[in-house]
Amino acid sequence: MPPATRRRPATGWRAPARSAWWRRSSCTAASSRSASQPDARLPPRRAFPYDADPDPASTTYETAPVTQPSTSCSDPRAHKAARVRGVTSIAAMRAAIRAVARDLPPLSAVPRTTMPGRAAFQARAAEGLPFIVTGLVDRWPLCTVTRDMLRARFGDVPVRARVGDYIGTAFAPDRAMHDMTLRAYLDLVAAGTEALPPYVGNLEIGALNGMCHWPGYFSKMGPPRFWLGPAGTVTPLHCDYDDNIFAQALGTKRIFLAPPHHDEFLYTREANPVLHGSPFDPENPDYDRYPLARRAALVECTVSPGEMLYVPAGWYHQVRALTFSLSVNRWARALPLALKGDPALRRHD
Ligand SMILES: O=C(O)CCC(=O)C(=O)O
Repeated sequence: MPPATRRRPATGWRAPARSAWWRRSSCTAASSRSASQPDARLPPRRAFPYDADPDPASTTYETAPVTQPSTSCSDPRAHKAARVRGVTSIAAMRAAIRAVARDLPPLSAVPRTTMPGRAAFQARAAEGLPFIVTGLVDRWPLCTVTRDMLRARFGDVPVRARVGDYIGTAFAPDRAMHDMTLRAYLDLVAAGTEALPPYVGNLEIGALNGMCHWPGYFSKMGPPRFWLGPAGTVTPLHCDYDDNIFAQALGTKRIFLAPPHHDEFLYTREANPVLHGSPFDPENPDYDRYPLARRAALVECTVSPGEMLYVPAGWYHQVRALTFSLSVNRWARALPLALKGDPALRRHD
């Protein structure tokens, strides 16, 4: 079945909430190559500001609420984001995250810990470093899902896939998306015709929610967001200013992480108040173009099926699927745990 298509209206269009992944994270691309090597077939990642892609008739463009930095408290997006999280301001929260990160010890590898309870998780998370939780997600029914099962049981579920150069346009004001059924998406990526495989990223898929048993690590969380695609999908380097638990259900992903204050080496730009992106590619570093990036402390880890990665708010991350992969994450909607309940950041209204 061909993808459902729409053209981007001239102004004012917003993607439906179900798939508005641009509210949060960034996104992706890859290839059939060996995962650790740059792929000459892919275009180089573009510097900011990005140019708009051509507008093929079969493409939906998802408009990102991104254009102006929101350092001002009067920015309605930042104001709303602050209210939702119960913090005085997003700018103050970001500054605090960067400030506490300066005291973090260097991280040479991402450690693993076995199924902490809520109190143990929160105590560990308050240290401000990423870690991997084992022994929890592997009990979820979602971990028993296979590609064939997705097709047979959920094939009619509508999905929205990032298409085209979704790495190069990850932080652009709009990017190309195709609507289709999950079955059509699986067929599309099985054909393997694209150097950068289309990616169902950051999508709410209600039909799969019942197969996840989320721990109560955060007092308030956003909805589960699913990430489905073949080997080679990539989410380029970015940070979300919310604590994140990222569960790997099927397949394996490689993730590069860098601490929040190393944004000063990563040529970052604000995409929206709680999402900053970087054009630097840790997998294919261009130090001529981004010389400061040599100083960024990037650590690499691999997340396997049944594992959950905790990504503290403000940590930069780039994600590549090394195999066919299904992941799901949730962002906290609260003061990040590394800020230890800082009363100066707590909102009182
Ligand atoms: O899995 C991915 O491709 C990206 C996930 C991500 O960026 C996130 O959970 O914040």
